[in-house]
Amino acid sequence: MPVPKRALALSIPAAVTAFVALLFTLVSVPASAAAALTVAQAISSQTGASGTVTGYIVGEPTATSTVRFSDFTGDTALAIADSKSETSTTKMLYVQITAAYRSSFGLLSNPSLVGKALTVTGTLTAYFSHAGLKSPTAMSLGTTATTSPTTTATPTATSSTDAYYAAAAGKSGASLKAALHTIISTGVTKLSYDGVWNALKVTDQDPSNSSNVILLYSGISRSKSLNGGDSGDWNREHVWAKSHGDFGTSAGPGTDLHHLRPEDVAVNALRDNKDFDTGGSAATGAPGNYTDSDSWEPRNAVKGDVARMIFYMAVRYQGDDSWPDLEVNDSVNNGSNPYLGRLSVLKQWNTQDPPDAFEKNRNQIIYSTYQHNRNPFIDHPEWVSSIFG
Ligand SMILES: [Ca+2]
Ligand SMILES: [Ca+2]
Repeated sequence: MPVPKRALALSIPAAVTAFVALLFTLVSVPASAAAALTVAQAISSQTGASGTVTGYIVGEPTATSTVRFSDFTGDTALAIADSKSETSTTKMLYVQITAAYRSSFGLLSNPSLVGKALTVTGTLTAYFSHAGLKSPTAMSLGTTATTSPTTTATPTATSSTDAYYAAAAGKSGASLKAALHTIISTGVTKLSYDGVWNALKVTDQDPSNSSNVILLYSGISRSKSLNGGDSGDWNREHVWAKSHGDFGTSAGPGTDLHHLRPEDVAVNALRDNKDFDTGGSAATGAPGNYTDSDSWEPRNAVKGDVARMIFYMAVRYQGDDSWPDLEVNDSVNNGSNPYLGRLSVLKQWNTQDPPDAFEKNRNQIIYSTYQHNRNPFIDHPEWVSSIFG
């Protein structure tokens, strides 16, 4: 049946609308429902973050560039690829099989698994000095994970965050700030103040000791179990001091993991609600930190981290919800006003201490596991000067 011209003309915008809606859906899907990574994506996302990958089992890696395709020798490692017939080890991901999974997934015990699809969740990091996935927390045959332990890791810290920031593309200044505000305020899960304890034990875990967290200012590695309010404990430091805007600890800015960090109880009290600036005398209990009556200077290794946390808060909280509009200014002695300084110093710290692996990893964990939003200034530190001059 011929389609009247007018009807055809109308159907095109409808198709475009549907396509845009589909794109929006793809971009805004929460991490918990994100699709698994391909092997190629996993190879280019060796960030140390957790991720879920689907690929075909092709063999057993025994060295950096050696994979056995038959006559398997053990149950401790798998090579997976996007193609069942892949023979190039550069296109494979090496998957560690820890004890719990060996009887089900090891190729010595299960040689017939070759060619089957595997979905695995674990840490995207080198194995056999080769692109890998270690410490699996879920493994299943097929293309869908049967368990979803804590997270899937899409997007990761580099190119795949482009989709997350798509609505900010090409923008600068106030329009960039507005676009980022919408992006990082959409689909957010808010934690309870009590929930922050356990989250910090994950986001701030010592990379060298999984029983400990790293304390922000002091840099000390301390047992996760010493969370509390006594001398020698660590507690929840609000890097944007909660009295600046007086937002308290109900679910909102007072529980936002992007600026909450473990710190020694006494050091936290010493920082108090001071603004950030250089100078003062050495801070007791926190080597490399300085303080005077109205300001705090963190150690060099976290100066940029502190700055990017403050810039995040200024963009995340714009007064369009039940919370104050937090802003950065160039003052100290801001008291209970919803301001935090000093802007000129924080901008300098952002430049001199660029994002490191620890900071990027916690941003990813907060995104994938807890709040489902990101700190844009960790992904794009150059946006600080675009927005804050
Ligand atoms: Ca740093
Ligand atoms: Ca603001």
